[in-house]
Amino acid sequence: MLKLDVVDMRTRIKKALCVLKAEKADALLVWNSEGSGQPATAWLSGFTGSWSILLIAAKKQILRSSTTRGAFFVKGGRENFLITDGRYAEQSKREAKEYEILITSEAHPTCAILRRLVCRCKVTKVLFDGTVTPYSVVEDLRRELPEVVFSSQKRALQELRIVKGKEELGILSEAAKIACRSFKKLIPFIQVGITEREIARRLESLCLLEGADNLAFPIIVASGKNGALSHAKATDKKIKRGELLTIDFGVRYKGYVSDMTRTVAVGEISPQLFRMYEAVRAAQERGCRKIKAGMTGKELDTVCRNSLVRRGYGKYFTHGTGHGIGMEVHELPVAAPGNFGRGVLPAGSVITCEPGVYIKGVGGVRIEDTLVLTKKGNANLAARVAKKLLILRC
Ligand SMILES: [Mn+2]
Repeated sequence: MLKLDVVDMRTRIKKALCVLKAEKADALLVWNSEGSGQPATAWLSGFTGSWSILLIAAKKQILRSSTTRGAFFVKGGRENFLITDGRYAEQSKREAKEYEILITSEAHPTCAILRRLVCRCKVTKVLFDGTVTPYSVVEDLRRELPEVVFSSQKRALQELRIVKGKEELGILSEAAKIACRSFKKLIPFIQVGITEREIARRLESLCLLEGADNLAFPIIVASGKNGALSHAKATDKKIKRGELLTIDFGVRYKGYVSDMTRTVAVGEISPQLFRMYEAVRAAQERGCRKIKAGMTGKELDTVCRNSLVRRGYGKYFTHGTGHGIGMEVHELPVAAPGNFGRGVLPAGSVITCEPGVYIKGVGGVRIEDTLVLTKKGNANLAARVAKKLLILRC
């Protein structure tokens, strides 16, 4: 996780406070259940431990004298609180500089701490993200704090992260570079007779050697007919001459991820497969040329979808064109048909462009780049790996 300076962290907290204002709430609750891996806590505080609760309160006037009797209150009048347990007493202090740290113990259980904070900051309405907060937690809180209204906003925490800051774009670009280098080094390794799983393993180790902290998700390697399954897992199937081979992978780097897909030909392929490939390439390249901030996710999807429809592959394009990406592989915004894609894509958002064609019994093609949207167009983070069909001589 990148060390942000205090100004950047305050900007993020301010964004959260704007959401509170819009929802007429007093405080934002970010519940990071043990092992949930939700990234909002790290994004809003810098804290990377496995269990914590953030409470960001909007009210400025904090009663310091009468409500600081508890041993766990540090004086200072902060409005940002981080509750965690003894394991993280040191780490939380080091990482979450903008927060007052409160450590749970037998004498100071979570609910008692929350009650004191709510009281101290005069909180009457708490906003939480219904998509990442466990139902049982909300039930408990409503029972323990009956005087407080708990209000859910779906994906509120993801919405905060749609527009990326400069430092985030720098890491995303670095992650994409690691992926591009790894993919290029993988190419000479691919040959007839090796298995999909062997290719996935080699690519994984190349990613780590090139500087990735980890993979972002299990690598998809789909050859021949397996390519018709858009999210196939790498199997023990051997690569054969004349097949298309789709590789979809991403790296994790400093808390952020990359995502790219390329389809290559293993030796000469049939005219039918080549037509399929060229149709997807045309659609994907059209997307990359046309996509810019200000479009809706649906409009973005239509750019690629219409191109495939015109070539007769419309019914074989069975998923949305793209998804936002950042600390998670699938974030907002969404580029898809229908209601999912109704949101306008802002400048500074990062989204994949990944049309595909999947034909049962024949095979599949997908090409995916990650694009940073600007008012005039976009910057392609995966531009280092070409999209003209690569025919492996093996
Ligand atoms: Mn993707």
